[in-house]
Parts: sequence; C-alpha cells; structure tokens
Amino acid sequence: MNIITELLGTKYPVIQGGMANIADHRLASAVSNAGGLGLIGAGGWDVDKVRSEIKLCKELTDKPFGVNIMLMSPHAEKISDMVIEEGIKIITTGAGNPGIYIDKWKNAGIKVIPVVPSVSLAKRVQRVGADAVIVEGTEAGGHVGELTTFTLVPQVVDAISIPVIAAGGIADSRGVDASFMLGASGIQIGTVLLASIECPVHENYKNKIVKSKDTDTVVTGRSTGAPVRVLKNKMSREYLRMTKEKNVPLEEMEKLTLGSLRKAVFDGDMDYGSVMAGQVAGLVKEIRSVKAILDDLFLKSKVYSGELK
Ligand code: TUI
Repeated sequence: MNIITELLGTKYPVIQGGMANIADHRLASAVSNAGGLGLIGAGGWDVDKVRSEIKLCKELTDKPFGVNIMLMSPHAEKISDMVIEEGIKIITTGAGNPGIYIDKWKNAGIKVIPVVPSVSLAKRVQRVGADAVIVEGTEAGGHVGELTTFTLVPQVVDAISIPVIAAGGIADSRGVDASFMLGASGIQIGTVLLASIECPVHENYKNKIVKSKDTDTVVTGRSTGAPVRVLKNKMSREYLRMTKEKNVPLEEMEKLTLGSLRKAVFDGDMDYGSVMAGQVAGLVKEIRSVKAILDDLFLKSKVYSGELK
C-alpha cells in the first residue's frame, strides 16, 4: 500500500490544495468522495465560517477530509483550537511555519502536513513532529516560494525521512509519474480542480483557466514580501506597473489587491479580480467532474499503477 493513502485513509495519494475563499464544503466533499483528501481552506474566513463549512462537509461525505490553515490569516490561532473541538483528523498548513501549533495538534491525535517551500523548513517541521510535508514549487498558484517543484522535491526527499507530497505544476498523469520519480509518495493539486464541475468559483474563472496558455501567469507582490501567482489581467498588469514606479504608496497597491480574490471567485471579474492559478493552467483544457480528474490522474499513471502491483 502507498504510504500516503495509508496516512490519509484515502483511495488515491492526492490532497486538494487549500485554496482560500474557494475550497468550501462542496469542493472538499467532492474530492473526498472521489478518493482524494478534500480540504476546507480556512484562509480568508473567520472561525465561525470555517466551523460551519466543516459541519456541512461532514454531512456530504463519510470519507476523511481535512482543514488547510493559512498561517498568515489573523484567524489562524482561533481556528487552530476549533479544528480540535470539531474532531478534524488531518491538517495541512501554508504561508508560514506551523511550529507553535504542532504539539497541540499532535496531542489531539491530528496528522499534520505542512506546506514547505524549502529544505530548511522541511527539516524544521520534521524535527517538531510533522507527519509528512507538501513540497510546493513556485509553479503553483497563489502564495508561492522561489524554487521549482523539479528542483525542490528531490532535495527535500534527500534531507528528511518523513513522506513527501509534491505540489505545483501537476495536472495530469505525467505530473503524477514525474512526482513519484523525484521521490514523492503523493501529490497535491489545485489549479486542475479549479476547472471542475464541483468547484464553487464563478464560471468565468473556470473558463479563464481552460483558455489560458503557458505564459499567462505572473507573480505579483514579490517586492512587498507576499508573492502571489495569478493569471495576467488588468489588475496584475496595473499592480506590476506600480511596483516598477518608485514612490507608489503601499496602501495604494493594497487597494488594488484588497478583496480582489473575492471579486474573481464570486463576481467573476476577470479584469480586476485576483485570478490565482498555477503555471499548469495552460495544460487544463476542459471542465470535468472531480472524479474524472482523479481517476484520470491515477489510472493513467504508469508509476502509480506499477506501485500497486
Ligand atoms: O499558502 C499557499 N498558497 C496560498 S495562501 C493564499 S491567501 C494569500 N493571499 C495573499 C497573500 C498571501 C496569502 C493564497 N495562496 N501555499 C502554500 C505555501 N506556503 N506556499 C509558500 C508557503 C510558505 C512560505 C513561507 C510556507 C512557509 C513559509 O515559511 C516561512 C517561514 O516562516 O519560515
């Protein structure tokens, strides 16, 4: 049996990305029911909203699901206690070092799987008790680190002894095979799930993913310390123009991005919304059910099907 399916209690060794404002009970339950690990993405929501999403998800699936805690969120600490009360069994974290929470979660019997952008953070979280790590390359959508999946995964595999899950740039069975060849035992996917029937983003968002090509993403916010990969549009172009100009106040730049993810997700504003997506968007050609996406990833994977023999 695969070490990740054993850890997660899933059919396939795949975790859904924690996509803030997007990964609600509808997407999480669809992924869990299709054999992956669905996640409620807590980023962007307060503790009451995340609790109610967890309760709704419990009604829609009897399969395991988890919560992704975005550590830059002002609500992260309250959410870190609430997930214990709600009996959540698996937590992934992003956008920071989860060190201060790990003991508490481990004592509650929770499996902890941090997203790491570097070998040094992978080693640190292993030392404080993480059960596995998600190694996310800069190809990914949303908040990203500097290194690519192709270079970072094998370096982390060599540096730690807990299982590694590859993320960033995976949308088909070739990505699954490549991840396994680099030494990962599982994968995390985000962008390909944005183009799923069950994903609750606006239809315009899904169609923009399907229409995008290889060079259509760009990273905003590098200069302000919060690099975020989005699809190019009027907002990202204006933002990058401002970062090149000297003396544009930070508040003016923040005005342009504040609430802009919601604009894309809920209003379908593809001009001024923040349309977070990974570089693999160019490989996503159609909107399919979550089950079709997951079956396609693993049933066509040469390495994974070999592993099962
Ligand atoms: O977290 C993500 N992706 C995200 S979070 C998000 S919401 C947001 N929106 C605007 C600005 C910032 C956040 C949208 N997409 N992926 C996981 C991830 N974690 N990528 C990079 C990291 C990361 C970065 C630094 C993890 C740990 C880290 O540690 C630094 C340290 O303290 O050592």
